[in-house]
Amino acid sequence: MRAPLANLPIDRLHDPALVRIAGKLATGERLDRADALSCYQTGDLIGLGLLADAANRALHGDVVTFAANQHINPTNVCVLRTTCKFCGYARLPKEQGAYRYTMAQVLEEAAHAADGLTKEFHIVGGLDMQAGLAYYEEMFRALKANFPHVHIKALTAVEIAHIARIEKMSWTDVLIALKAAGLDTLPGGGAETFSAAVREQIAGKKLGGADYIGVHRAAHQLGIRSNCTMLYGHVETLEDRVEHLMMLRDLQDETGGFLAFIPLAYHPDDNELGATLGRRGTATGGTDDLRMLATGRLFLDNFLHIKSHWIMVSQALSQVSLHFGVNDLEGTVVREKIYHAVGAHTPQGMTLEQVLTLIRGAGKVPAERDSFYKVLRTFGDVRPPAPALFATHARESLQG
Ligand code: V47
Ligand code: SF4
Repeated sequence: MRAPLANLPIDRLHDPALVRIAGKLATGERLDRADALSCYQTGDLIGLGLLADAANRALHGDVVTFAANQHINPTNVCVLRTTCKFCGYARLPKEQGAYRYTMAQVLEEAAHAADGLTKEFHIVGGLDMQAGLAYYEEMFRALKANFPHVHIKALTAVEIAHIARIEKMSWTDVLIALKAAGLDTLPGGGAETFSAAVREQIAGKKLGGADYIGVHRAAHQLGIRSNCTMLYGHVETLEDRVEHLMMLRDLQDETGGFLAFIPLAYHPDDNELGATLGRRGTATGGTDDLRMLATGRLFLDNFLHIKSHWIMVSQALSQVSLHFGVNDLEGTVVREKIYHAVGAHTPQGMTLEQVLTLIRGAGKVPAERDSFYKVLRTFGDVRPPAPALFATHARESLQG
């Protein structure tokens, strides 16, 4: 739970609902569902940002963290290919473009980590019948043997449940085996929006919200920490978003095992849902993206870290979000595939220099962290904003 916040800028708030929320923040009282809804609905976006920024600064000051990580997607073959309507990445086994890496290919892709900078592999893929427990055990053992210094954040709750189903094992036994092979933490993907009605519409056959929570609970009980996400900006209601946050907050109260919350902005290009909804380009708007991040910061009072996924919301929006409650950026990434299958126009990765420029441009202090959020090195004092540098960088990303 959050400590009471001092010096809140109450006189700068224009929405009485935000004044009510500020009163709770000042006494350390928890926000309830109605408060979360007010955050999503308020017309006073700047006021919301001021509150989220105050909550963030109380925890992290001016420091913004990032990890030097590399995404690896070992297979895009997925049994849910036709039922996850929002996904443009998955393929059926014989479909054009389907792939499954051999161990040699995984190691070849991972070779980028030989630069010594990469400290985390983020490994997720499809629900592939040919990629069972042995496939991932072999992969994690090989990665640890070749890159012992690199943390393995791998397999969403949905993938863990898939492996358990095909191996006829419990979630816990799968997690125990994978941990022994080198798994360190779980990423937060696969949450989508927990509401059963929404899932029915966008991902009918996917692991349900309660089971997503169940897999994360099982992981936390084994000492495996994890991230969590929410896919927003498709068919969900604001009430669905609030319910989703409530389920995450409840599990965090119970286990304390979540490291970070990452809202994921839905992208409508090149997927069935986008075509059905008749949308193209960016489905979410900048204000909605900021509301998602700021509300996450305020409502999830038992989370230390709110991460902005720059690949989906753009580097420019991510930079602004550093004043709306965000203290962490998805890292260097190297070669992102899932969002680039659905029309993301951002680059597939950023260099260390680019990440530093983005953070410094917001007037913040960049700090490289490890996968458990321990700061490894900070990059100097706060520098004055550098809009010119960022503009150059944004141009590059548009070309990318
Ligand atoms: O689960 C799929 C989402 C997720 C689309 O834990 C889409 O540190 C938008 O979970 N539009 C995978 N989103 C990515 C993910 C993630 C990313 C960065 C960091 C972490 C972490 C986790 O991508 C999927 C799904 O929710 N996704 N298709 C789409 N059309
Ligand atoms: Fe498969 Fe995940 Fe895509 Fe769904 S979102 S089709 S589970 S890869």
